[in-house]
Amino acid sequence: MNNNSNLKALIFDVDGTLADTERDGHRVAFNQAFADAGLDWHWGVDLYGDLLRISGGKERMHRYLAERDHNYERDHADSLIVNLHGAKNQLYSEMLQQGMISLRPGIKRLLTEALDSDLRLAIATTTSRVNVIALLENTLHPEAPSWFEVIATADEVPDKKPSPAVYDYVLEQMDLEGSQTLAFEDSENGLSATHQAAIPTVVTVNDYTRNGDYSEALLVLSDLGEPDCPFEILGGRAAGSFSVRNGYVTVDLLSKLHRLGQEYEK
Ligand code: XBP
Ligand code: MG
Repeated sequence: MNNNSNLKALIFDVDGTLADTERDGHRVAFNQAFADAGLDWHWGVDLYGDLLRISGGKERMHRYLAERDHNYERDHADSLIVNLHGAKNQLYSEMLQQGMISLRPGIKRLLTEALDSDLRLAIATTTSRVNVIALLENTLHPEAPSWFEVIATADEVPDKKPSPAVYDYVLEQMDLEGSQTLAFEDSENGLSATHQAAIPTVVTVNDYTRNGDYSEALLVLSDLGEPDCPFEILGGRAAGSFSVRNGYVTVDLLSKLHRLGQEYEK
């Protein structure tokens, strides 16, 4: 299925890419954790969109507190923020167990097809490991974490996107070059990370990220699409020469896209 292409692996971002976890997931859990701790902090939908420029939930809280409290001192705030973050992640896991968050279109179909082909799978995210495992187990399959050869999170790689560190780590673990893989991202921070790691990238946008600059992406899509609900092509370097105008992302389509990307590098 993957003949004539040196595409060896697919590497997935998590939040915003596998599932729309932010507005109705992490944000809601953060607010519940704040309320449970007796704090009057509240992150509305728009404010959270601004805060998402900061990768990492703990870093996001530090930034919020620094802007709100003139007496803020990082070291003093640290233990409060670590506790809030733990409580938020627990609440987020409970939301996943209750089935409140589902996968984006095409994700389950593509992962299943990739597993049946000779493609290797990995995850590269700035979120915490516990959140990734809870998402995979509750939305895909109890055994789904084992589908991924590498699951690289903030626990293994604390240097967060837009740093390429988490992607460099995945490539090193898999003994692959960036050019042998394709990444899936949803944000400018994510694309900046893959670009620095020299990994050709498909961006699938969501409501928080749709207005970003994705000119370095190979392809920018509304989502991965399903047979009865095709994707929309929004941009990317391959958009003009890509013959499928609307459809759904398959391993075959990715192999063709990957070959196109390699032509650009010649
Ligand atoms: C998204 C993030 C994370 C999540 C919350 O990561 O920046 O901070 O918003 O998770 P990605 P934590 O898109 O790379 O998956 O609270 O665990 O940081
Ligand atoms: Mg993301």
